Amino acid sequence: MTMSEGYLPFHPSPKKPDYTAPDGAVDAHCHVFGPADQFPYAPERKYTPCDAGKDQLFALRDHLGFSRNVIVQASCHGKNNNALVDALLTAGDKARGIAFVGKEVTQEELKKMDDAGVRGVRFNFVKRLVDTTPWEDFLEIAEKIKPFGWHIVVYFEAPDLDELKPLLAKFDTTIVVDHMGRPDASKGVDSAEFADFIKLMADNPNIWTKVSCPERLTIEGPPYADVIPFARKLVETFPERVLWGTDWPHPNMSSHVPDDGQLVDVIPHIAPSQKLQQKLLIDNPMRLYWER
Ligand code: 0GY
Repeated sequence: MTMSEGYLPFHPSPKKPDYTAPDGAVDAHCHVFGPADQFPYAPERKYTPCDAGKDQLFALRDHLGFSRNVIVQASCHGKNNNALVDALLTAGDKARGIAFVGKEVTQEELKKMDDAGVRGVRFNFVKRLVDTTPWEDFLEIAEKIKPFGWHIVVYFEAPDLDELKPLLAKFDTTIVVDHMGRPDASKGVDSAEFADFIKLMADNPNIWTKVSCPERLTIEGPPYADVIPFARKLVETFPERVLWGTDWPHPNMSSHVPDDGQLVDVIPHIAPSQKLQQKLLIDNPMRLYWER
């Protein structure tokens, strides 16, 4: 399968981070792609990535000084979660997963994924990545996952939040918002748009967020100083409800290829104390993904 035109493969040799993550740190947002000859990409996909399999992911985890991964099913694999499940079975206790399913999913299929380490589903609202799904379908899926105690990960862009609020209000489980709800970094951390996101989290104790993806949100580029205030604000305001992830292998980047070591070096700037780092990298992800 040929990569999409202009697709930038992940960094071939990321630096060793200057920041040392605490023992047991979790990269709570990353993906596995293919390899396509074993796990073909979905026919309905909007992009074809560079293969980025489990062995490469686990080597990166070790290189960065992390202990665990939460692997998130990406849109290019559609509803076929085989690559994800295969990676989870290989990793054993060192990984957990977030699947992408349709309303037709059966309890048997969910059980099999649960046994492999899946702990939630992702609802993707980013229009360039997926076709629209009726809200009724999301509600049906939310009912189906209840017996497993799974949570819901949502991916949307800041301008779409208002429209989605009534749907989010219907999910009576933990909701994790990817990449801080994708704020517009040019508007600044004090913008009305970001204040709205903070209010959403303040009003809804079941909503968590990943303080990830400075590489996608930045206007300035590395070392991502323009995005740090957003993440830091969330970490300091909601220390018990934040997660961090690399987003390796960084699908659909066009501005630059992020160096994962440099992304790890952002952590002490967004979580300036050891206590906050412990919550962000260990306590919060362990509570949400490993304890049940
Ligand atoms: C991310 C971000 C992106 C892609 C996907 O499912 C996906 O394909 O999430 C993106 O293009 O912004 O979290 O991987």
